[in-house]
Amino acid sequence: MRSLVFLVLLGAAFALDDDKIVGGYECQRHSQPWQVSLNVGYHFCGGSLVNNLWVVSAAHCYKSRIEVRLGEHHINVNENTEQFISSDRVIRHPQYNSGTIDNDIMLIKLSKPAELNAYVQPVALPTSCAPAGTMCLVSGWGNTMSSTADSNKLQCLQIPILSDRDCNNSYPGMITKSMFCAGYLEGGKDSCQGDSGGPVVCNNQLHGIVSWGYGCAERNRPGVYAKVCIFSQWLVQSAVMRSLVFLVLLGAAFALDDDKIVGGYECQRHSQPWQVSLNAGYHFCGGSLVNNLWVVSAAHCYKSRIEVRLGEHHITVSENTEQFISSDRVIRHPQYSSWNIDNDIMLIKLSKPAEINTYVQPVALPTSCAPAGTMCLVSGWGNTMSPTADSNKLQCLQIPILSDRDCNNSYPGMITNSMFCAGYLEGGKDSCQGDSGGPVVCNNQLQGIVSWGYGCAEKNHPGVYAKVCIFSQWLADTMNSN
Ligand SMILES: [Ca+2]
Ligand SMILES: [Ca+2]
Repeated sequence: MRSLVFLVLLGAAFALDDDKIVGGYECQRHSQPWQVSLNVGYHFCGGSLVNNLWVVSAAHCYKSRIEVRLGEHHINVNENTEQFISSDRVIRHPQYNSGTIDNDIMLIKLSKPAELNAYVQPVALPTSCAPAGTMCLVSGWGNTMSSTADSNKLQCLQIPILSDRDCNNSYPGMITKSMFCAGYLEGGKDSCQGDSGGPVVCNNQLHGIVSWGYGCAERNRPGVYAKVCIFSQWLVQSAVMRSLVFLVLLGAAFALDDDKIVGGYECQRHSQPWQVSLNAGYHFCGGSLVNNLWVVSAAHCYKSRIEVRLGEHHITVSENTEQFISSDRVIRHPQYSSWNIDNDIMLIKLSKPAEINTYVQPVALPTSCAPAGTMCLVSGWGNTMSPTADSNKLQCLQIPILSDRDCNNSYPGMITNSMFCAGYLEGGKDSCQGDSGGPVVCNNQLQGIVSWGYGCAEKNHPGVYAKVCIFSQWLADTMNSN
C-alpha cells in the first residue's frame, strides 16, 4: 500500500502504472463539471467540487497550498473554460492514517467562490450509502496504459461497486469501514482506478474518492475508494459549520457574506415588536420574545450570559424605545447537535420581565406546523450585501416555506426532522437568511428560527430554519419548570 499510494501521490509527473483509467474512454467534454485538477506546477491529483467554495479529495493528496483547476478537459491546453483558484485552507480528516490509508478524505476551501456555469458545477454528497452492484462513473487524468488514449483529456470509466466480501477477499485485512472496492475482479480491462482524489459518482452523488489499489487492471485487484457516505457529519461540520455557522455566530460585527438578508427591505419601525438583538458588547444574533420573560433563539447562538435588547430598530442609535435586559439563564435544547446543527433551538430567560408596550410585544408560538408554500417574514440585522441598505436598521424579507423534497434536494443528507427550508431556489435574490436565531413568522406565529445554509442568495441553497412547531412540548415544559 505504501509503495503504491506514495507513488500515486506523485501523480502524472512520474507517469506511473498505478494511477490509471484503463479501458475507459475520453469523457464527453464537461460532462463531469465537478471534476477538478489539483495542481502545484503540475497535475498531481483529482478532486470534486461539492459547492462553490469546497472541494473534496483524498487525504493522501495533501499539500498545504494547492491550485484548484476547475472547468478543465484537456489539462495542457487552454480551452477558455478554466478557473484556477488557489486554496484558502486544506483540511485532512483528523483520523486519516497514512499507514493504513484509513479515512482517506480531505476538504479544500477555495480562496474565492467558483463561478458556477456550464463547465463548473458541484456534485451532490450522498444521501445514503450505495449498495454493491451500483454502477458508478470514475473520472480522472491518470494515465491510460494505452498508446492511443490521451490522458491529458479527462478519462471516464463505468465501474460497479463490489460486495464487502469480494473487497475483503481481494485485500485481506486491509479494508476498513471507510473503504469500498469497485471495478472488475476478472482484471485485464476496466479495473483500474483513476487519479487519486478524483470522483466516483453513482446516481448523481459523490460516493467514492479514488484512494488506492494494487497495480492496475490486475485480476482480483479492484480499485479501493474512500466511502464518502460515512463522512457526511465530518463534511458538514468542516465545510458548512466552520465556514457558515461559526462565522455567523460572530454576526454583524464581522460583516460576512454568510449571514445576510438580501433583496429585503427596511422593516416598518417596530412592525416586528418580538424581534430582539442578542448583544455581548456587539450584536451577534437575533431572537424572538415569546412572553414577558422568555426569548427563543438558535442553540448555535449560545453564550452563558447575554444582554437581550428589545424595542430596537436601529441597533447603533438610541431611539428611546429600547429595553436592555440581561439573561437570567440560557438553556439550549438538550438534543442540540453542533455536528449537524440538529435541534438548533434555545430559550433565554430574562432577569426581569420585559415591559410590554407598542415597541415590545411577544409573538405567538405555533399551534401547528405550516405547510410548504406558506409565506413568512424573516427579519434581522444581518448584513444586506447591498451598499444602499443599512443593516443597522432591522431588515425584513418575505419568503415561502419550501417542500421537504426541495429542501432535501438542496442539502442531501443534511436535513433532519427539526429543520425546514424557506426562500427561493433560483438564487440571486431574496434567498438569504437573516441573523442567526432570528424569527420566521408565518400567519402571526413563530414557525422558524434562522439556523444555517450555504452561502447567501445562491441557486439551490435556500436558508435552513429550525422547525419551531416540533418543539412545542419542550418549550412549554422548559418555561414551566424554570
Ligand atoms: Ca485546459
Ligand atoms: Ca436603537
